[in-house]
Amino acid sequence: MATNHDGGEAILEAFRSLGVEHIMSSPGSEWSPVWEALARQKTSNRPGPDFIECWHETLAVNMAMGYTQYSGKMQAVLLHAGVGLMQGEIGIHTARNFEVPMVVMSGESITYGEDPGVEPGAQWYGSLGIVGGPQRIVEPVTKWATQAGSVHTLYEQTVRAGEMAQHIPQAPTYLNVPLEHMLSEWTPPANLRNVPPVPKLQPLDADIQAVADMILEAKNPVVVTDSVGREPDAFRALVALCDLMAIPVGEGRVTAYGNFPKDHPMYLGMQGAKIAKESDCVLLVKSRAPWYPPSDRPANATVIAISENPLKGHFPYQNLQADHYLEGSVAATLKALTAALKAKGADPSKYAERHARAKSEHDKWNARLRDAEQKAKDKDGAIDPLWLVGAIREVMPKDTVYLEETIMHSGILKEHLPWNEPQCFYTVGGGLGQGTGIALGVKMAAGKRPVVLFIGDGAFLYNPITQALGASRQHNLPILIVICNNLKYSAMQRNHTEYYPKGAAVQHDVWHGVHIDGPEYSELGKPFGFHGARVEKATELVGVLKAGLASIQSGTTSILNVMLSR
Ligand SMILES: Cc1ncc(C[n+]2csc(CCOP(=O)(O)OP(=O)(O)O)c2C)c(N)n1
Ligand SMILES: [Mg+2]
Repeated sequence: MATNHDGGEAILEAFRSLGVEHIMSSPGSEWSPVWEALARQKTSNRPGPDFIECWHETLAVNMAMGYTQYSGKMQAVLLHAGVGLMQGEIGIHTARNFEVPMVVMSGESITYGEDPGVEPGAQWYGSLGIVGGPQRIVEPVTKWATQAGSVHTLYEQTVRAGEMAQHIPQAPTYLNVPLEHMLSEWTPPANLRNVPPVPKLQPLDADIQAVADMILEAKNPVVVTDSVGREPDAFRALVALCDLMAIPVGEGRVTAYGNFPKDHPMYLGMQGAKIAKESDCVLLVKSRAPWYPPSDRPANATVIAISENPLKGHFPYQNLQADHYLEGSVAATLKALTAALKAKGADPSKYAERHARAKSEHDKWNARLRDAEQKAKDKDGAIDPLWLVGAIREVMPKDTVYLEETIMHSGILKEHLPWNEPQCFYTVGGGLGQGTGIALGVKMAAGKRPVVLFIGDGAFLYNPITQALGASRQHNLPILIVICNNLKYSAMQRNHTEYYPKGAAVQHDVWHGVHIDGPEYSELGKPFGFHGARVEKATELVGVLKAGLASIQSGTTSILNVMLSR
């Protein structure tokens, strides 16, 4: 099947084979061949990915990440040369930390105008080249990074990059595509294939049986998790296991997703490390850093790590102190454990006492939360963050998706925000400046569901705001941005105080790297026609949140500048 198509078509064909829905991109001169292929795709009415234009590379990577975190479906990211790649790198690093697959590409020239048959553009010779190729820049934060060998390998190398990104451990992969390859004629292979889904692997039955016995023998088994909720199937499988055996669930400071129904009697909030200390059998279900300091393991417990990828090679240090591993699909493992336990005679009626104990803890936890929110409501002066979550509880619909890029408020948000289903909560981490993009990517995948991003005033200023608001408008992605404004980088002040409790800064109230003299954030959406409001009084908060909700429900992003007391 000879055609006149070139390497640009090879890349687009590979994306079609991979089932990529969106190409998230910030433009660069190397991408004309792909744009040509996209134009042909459109004019010939062929199905295939669309092109999501972003005004900033961090945003493009972040949107791909958010979309994949919500939907589970990998996307592609096209950046420019080494320079665009460097701007996108913080997002790639974050995707690596969160084990989110994506295929990232950028280009270079390998002939620099010396080949009389190719005119790549003088910029490649003049300023864009990177010694050793742009892949060197992202090697430490990707699973695999290389240069495409030729136009003849380009289709398969793109497919392979996409497959590798999705197989365990999931991570971004990177392909440097020389412009010369993309401009060369490409003959598609005879057998274009649809890439098969990643097969789910699961532990051997003997290992499942052994762990089931340990759980049966334990007096006080507990679950500690931070990421099981990434997969709705695993979320529900964990609920089924905990229902069967009356196993309480706690989370910790690195909680990345909504992992368990907050209204479930076995849910004990952010008390993962605490309940582990009192347990004789700890199931670490997708838990990458359950206790701190890392060696501070529960003294009397058997520790069982359940994960697709328990030993996270992308972290320089980790110390799970696991006594046993169940490695493979977490949803499949949890279902297999539940089935094995049932077969061994487990029945909720046998654990009624344990259930009652955990339920009583859960009720106390829940009452504590509500009580704190209501007390905060009545405080005079600026708004207490506890009342912010109380008001959110009153206003936001049940299907709201929450994200947070905050520091000092992160614990309160994770503990208090209401959700009972999977795909309701996402933490942004790995370096400030990515919350808006990830929220837009989540919104793109979540359809009509309201999406709310809580973001610190400091964190907000690290984001490409103009670009994110532009993407929100251009791609019709209304989100509610709630700025948790304490007028400072409060975390910096806390750290400084911990390092120098009696230092000059504390004694004389002289701070560096703390105060933020920011603009009126609620007005930043004006050029885009967006809604905005500043709120200072607790009594006005509910009304302002309702206005923000009405705005996103009518299709317009809203920025609420919430002045907090701390
Ligand atoms: C890219 C990046 N630069 C700098 C930091 C260091 N940093 C961590 S927390 C923080 C303060 C964030 O301020 P804000 O969002 O207002 O949260 P607050 O500390 O007030 O809770 C800073 C600057 C970082 N994490 N990432
Ligand atoms: Mg702040």
